[in-house]
Amino acid sequence: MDEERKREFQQSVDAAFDEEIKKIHEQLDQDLLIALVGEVNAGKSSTINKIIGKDVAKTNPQPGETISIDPYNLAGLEKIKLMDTPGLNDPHDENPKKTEAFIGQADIILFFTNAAGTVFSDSEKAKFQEIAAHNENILIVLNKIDAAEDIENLVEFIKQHAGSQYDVVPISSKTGQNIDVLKDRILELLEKKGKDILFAKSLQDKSTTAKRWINAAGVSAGVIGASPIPGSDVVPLTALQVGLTLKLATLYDKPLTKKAAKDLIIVTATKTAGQTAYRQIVKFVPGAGSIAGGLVASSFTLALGYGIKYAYENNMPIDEEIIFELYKKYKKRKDYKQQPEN
Ligand SMILES: Nc1nc2c(ncn2[C@@H]2O[C@H](COP(=O)(O)OP(=O)(O)OP(=O)(O)O)[C@@H](O)[C@H]2O)c(=O)[nH]1
Ligand SMILES: [Mg+2]
Repeated sequence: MDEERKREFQQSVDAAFDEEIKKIHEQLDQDLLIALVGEVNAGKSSTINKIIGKDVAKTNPQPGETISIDPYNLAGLEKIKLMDTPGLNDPHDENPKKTEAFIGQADIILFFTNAAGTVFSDSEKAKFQEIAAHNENILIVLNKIDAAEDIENLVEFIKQHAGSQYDVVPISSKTGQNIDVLKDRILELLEKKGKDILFAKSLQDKSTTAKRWINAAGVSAGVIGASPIPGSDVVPLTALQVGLTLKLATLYDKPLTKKAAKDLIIVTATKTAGQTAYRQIVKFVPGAGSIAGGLVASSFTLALGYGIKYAYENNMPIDEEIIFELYKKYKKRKDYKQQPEN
């Protein structure tokens, strides 16, 4: 890289760092409300206990145990509020009203139906539609699958009646089956709203989230790199890479200074550029194949992400050699849309 391009590159990393760290802090400062609603006895309180991993919410075989809207937190993450609510068909008329008034504020609604009872009954369907009219961010939870048969058909049945745009997650809050799948679905929904970092930090399995972020960044980088406009790639690419680097540091609770982030991206990019004439191939040779540009940008982004992930998971310093080796490996893929092998 010549001096002028190096300077341009450093400036874009600087600007991206400030911008991306601001976005992350904004996300971390917001409350996250997850409301669990559904008919009495469907297992809402039990599911809270399973998600948190501790018996914090009271459960009871008798319907109508929960009578107020109670927030529960994940350990150390006070901004995440799992809101337990009274059953929607609670005979004490006041209770469902409280829940309905609350629906609009939730980031995500987990709508419960009981696999061991009348699944998605007419009254449940009516409640569901009422809720969906106020808040579309719903995951349908089919609970008590340990006590029911033919779960696949039940899921199909719910989808037919609720609408295929809603995900149905079959779980058992008694045995814990699929609780991890439920957490994953919650995360996917939050990702679409740009509010996923906080919840991702609460999960024991950070690797799955990290992989998803890295692979998505790899594809986005490929799209930027493949764009045929000369010089159009530097700023958005560095923003993407800085954003990914900071998100991973936040996920794994590793402090990352501006200088460290900058050095990491500049050193590894320069090394990669030395080998492949990164910038030249990507944009500065007229007629350079856009497939090649996409592949270079995507491979570098993936290598950076997986190199960081490896270091964080193994409590090691981030190793530029590893990033470079990964880069060479990913570059052998046929095109940037292909998922990398690890
Ligand atoms: N077999 C089985 N039983 C469950 C499951 N989840 C909850 N239960 C039982 O169902 C009963 C009701 O569970 P809760 O968690 O209190 O249900 P809820 O939806 O909070 O009920 P309300 O607060 O009354 O609206 C309890 O006896 C639980 O032990 C499950 O996955 N399988
Ligand atoms: Mg309850």
